[in-house]
Amino acid sequence: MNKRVKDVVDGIVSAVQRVLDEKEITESEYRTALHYLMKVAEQREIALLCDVFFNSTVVATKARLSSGSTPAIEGPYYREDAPFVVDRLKTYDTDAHKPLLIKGTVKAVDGSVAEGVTIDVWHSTPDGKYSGFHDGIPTDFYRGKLRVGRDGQFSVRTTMPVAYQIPSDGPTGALLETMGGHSWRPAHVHFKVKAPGYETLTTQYYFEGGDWVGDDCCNGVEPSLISPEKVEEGARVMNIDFVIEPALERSGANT
Ligand code: MBD
Ligand code: FE
Repeated sequence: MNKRVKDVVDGIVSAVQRVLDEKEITESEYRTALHYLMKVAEQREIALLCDVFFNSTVVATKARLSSGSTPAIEGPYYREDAPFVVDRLKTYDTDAHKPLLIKGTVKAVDGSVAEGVTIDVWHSTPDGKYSGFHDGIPTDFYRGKLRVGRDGQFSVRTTMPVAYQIPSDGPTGALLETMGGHSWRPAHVHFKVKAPGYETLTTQYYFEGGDWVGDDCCNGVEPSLISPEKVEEGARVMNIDFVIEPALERSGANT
């Protein structure tokens, strides 16, 4: 018997039961929903569907409890096995791809520099795909792990991602469209900042002036995550000062 599981599942079940009752859901609507969910599973979109609707809520809870940088949704395209990189992510070398320089610092909330900090960086190709998930892109492209120096600084070059349309031909995109919405996310770069003894910071940053920054289908944009428009030597610059907090004491929540 796991009390946490019982508590959470009881809560989900009664929330769903309340909606079924309030909306007077018919048996045929119920069957339609089941068929839909089976399609979501068959097309491997369970994580995508849940991220679209629920990840931002979990992140908001985390933000409320955190004293570090603003967290953001992880999304479905993180890969633990990304390679360490020194100063550049592997990308396709095409002139049409605009250069991006990401640099900044990582500090602890007390202003000190943590030891052993790594930053996972990942973003889409210039045509809106993620390596390791979409076909045809080597898995070590457009993603990598950075080691942060003893001075707390980091910097990495890559290319600009573009506004990203979550797969619109699958069941998740179809549902968003049926609801009169859209399936676009603003161009973004994902980060996961890790250090021994600190809470892992998962976040993403957006570009000031970019399409969909004000209307993200995943509801993942916070004002503090929008990187101001800035260009240095022909490259768009994303300047970020991450703040990480010491590992939180856990209640029994994870047992
Ligand atoms: C993404 O690239 C993403 O970051 C999220 C949160 C959801 C779908 C696709
Ligand atoms: Fe993403």
